[in-house]
Amino acid sequence: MTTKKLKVELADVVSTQGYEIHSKVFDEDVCNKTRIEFLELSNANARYIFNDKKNDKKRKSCPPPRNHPTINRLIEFLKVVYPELNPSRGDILFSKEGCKEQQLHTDYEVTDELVELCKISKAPLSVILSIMDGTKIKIKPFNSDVQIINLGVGDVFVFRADLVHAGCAYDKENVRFHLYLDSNDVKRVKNRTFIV
Ligand SMILES: O=C(O)CCC(=O)C(=O)O
Ligand SMILES: [Fe+2]
Repeated sequence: MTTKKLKVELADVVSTQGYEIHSKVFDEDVCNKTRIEFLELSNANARYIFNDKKNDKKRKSCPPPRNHPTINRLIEFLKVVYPELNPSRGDILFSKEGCKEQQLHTDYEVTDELVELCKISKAPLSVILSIMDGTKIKIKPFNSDVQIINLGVGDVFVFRADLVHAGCAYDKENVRFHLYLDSNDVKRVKNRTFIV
């Protein structure tokens, strides 16, 4: 398995634009294998997560297997690029064909304290690893309208705790992986999102 050459210094786009994309961190072969392994888990272990106002039960999640090589490699990558933050175990996300869009939300409570930390680039972050083409996420950047970020196979999307976003609608099945990069300075409320 190969990862892209690691960029040690953190380019501070996350603190200015609220997100950044690391392109093609993982090879397509690795992603395909990972996708198949993750899909096998979805039937047995996944639970429905919040989706549209009226949950269509087409978006599920489950924890990754312990010691999965792709997740281990992702965590290694993130620890180099964001050394001050602590990766959570994360969740595999599954959207079935026809899955509706989520409501716009943040993953962390946007308190005054969080806003202050964002100013000094010490904010916690959220991460989506795209393991197939067609992965996307809706975001509402700080100074512009909502937009869709399209991710290719192997891309890693990193966004700030206060960035408003929503999982997209999917007309084809999609599997992806989500984790948090927590900060020692901010408590994350587990299993909660904050609808805006
Ligand atoms: O489904 C996705 O791609 C994003 C999910 C998400 O943002 C969440 O559940 O907090
Ligand atoms: Fe979210």
